[in-house]
Amino acid sequence: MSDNFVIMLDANELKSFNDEHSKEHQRNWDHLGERLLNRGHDTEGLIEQICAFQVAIPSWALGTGGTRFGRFPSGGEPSNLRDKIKDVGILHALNKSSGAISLHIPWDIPEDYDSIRELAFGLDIKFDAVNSNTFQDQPNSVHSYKFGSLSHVDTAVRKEAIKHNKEVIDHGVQLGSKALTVWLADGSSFPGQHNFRDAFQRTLESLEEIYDHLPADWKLLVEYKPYEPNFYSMVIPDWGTSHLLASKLGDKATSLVDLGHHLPNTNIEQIVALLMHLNKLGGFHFNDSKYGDDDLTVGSIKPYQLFLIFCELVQGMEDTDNPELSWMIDASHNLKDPMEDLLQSVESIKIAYARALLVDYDSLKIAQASNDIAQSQRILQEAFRTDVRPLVMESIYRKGGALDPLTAYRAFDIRNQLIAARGIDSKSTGL
Ligand code: RM4
Ligand code: MN
Ligand code: MN
Repeated sequence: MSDNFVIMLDANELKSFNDEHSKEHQRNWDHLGERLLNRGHDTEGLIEQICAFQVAIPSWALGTGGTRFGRFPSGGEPSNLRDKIKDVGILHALNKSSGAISLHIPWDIPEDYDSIRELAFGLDIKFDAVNSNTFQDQPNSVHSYKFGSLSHVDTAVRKEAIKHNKEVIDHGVQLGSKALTVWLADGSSFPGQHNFRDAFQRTLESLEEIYDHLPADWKLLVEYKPYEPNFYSMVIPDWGTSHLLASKLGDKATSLVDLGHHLPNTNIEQIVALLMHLNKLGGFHFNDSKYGDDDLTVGSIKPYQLFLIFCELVQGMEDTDNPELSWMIDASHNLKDPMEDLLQSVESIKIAYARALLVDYDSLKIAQASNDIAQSQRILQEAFRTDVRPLVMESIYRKGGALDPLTAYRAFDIRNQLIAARGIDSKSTGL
């Protein structure tokens, strides 16, 4: 596939596509813009904030995912890191909000740092958190992670897992990444299999070694998950355990919230609020779910919850000293074209963010102070029920993206171009 592909998309096709759609957009934006101004909003300020918002695309989500029952690839998948970066380049050219990629190692080992960096930076793409993988055995590995990694009873296995995490940091340093995300599959599937206290202690000590390897300006993001692949206990099952580890490790360690890593009906927005209050929220994995870690398109199942989470994020960013967050998608696309799915996810995230920016938090505080529940609800829902799509679209347009990225993706027939360039059987590395 030629490197010109993205440039072609940028210059000519995009302009004529936008010309075709600009009249209708202008009408919608005029209408909403006026409403927002009448309600006292600084529309230019809102556009600026939305324009600045970037969500990292996970390198493992550009191919078709699957379940243990099957996988149905859509063709033209990026089979190496360069092609994955080019795919993110296409997304970013369309929506102007996907200017970062999060690598999973060893699924994506950067072999030639200079040329990888050059390709990414040329497409305006940065490297967000790098992810280690100690949940799968690699072809040449001497030790097995079958019974755990950082918590393993055998020192040699733990050493191997620690070494891997340090190597991931080293790769990230070469690319300009500033964070390591650790997600552990460690746990037990049967009562009695684990000594909980010992497993926790071993995990903490392993993480301490990894933490010591972090450069001064790096973060360690500790991700939690209640179950899967282990079904009786996970070594880091919840935000409390993640926070405990992060607190013991030190300032550079924070918690990472993956939306799908909660038991049904957990109040995630409250977790977000408290972690930010403690200045210990480091990153986010966006996805949506009905029952478990379903990894579905962001905003496809529970858009109100997503909005409420963003309300806490917006307030937290304003009122606390919480460090800058790493925003990442972590989804698996089993049925849809992965690129379309990612465009929809990023759009949902921006819609939730834009709505959260519209909330009148001062009035909300007043209503809360007088226990005016009905008014509190009305304030939140006033923002949630505003159709902010023209605002999001205007921010994309101003940055030179497409007026409706998904429609543009289809109009340019990108999937078929990718299939023509890479072949129908081209497979992506990942799960
Ligand atoms: C896990 C978790 C991690 C992701 C792996 C592939 O469930 O969400 O963040 O790296 O899946
Ligand atoms: Mn995750
Ligand atoms: Mn997950």
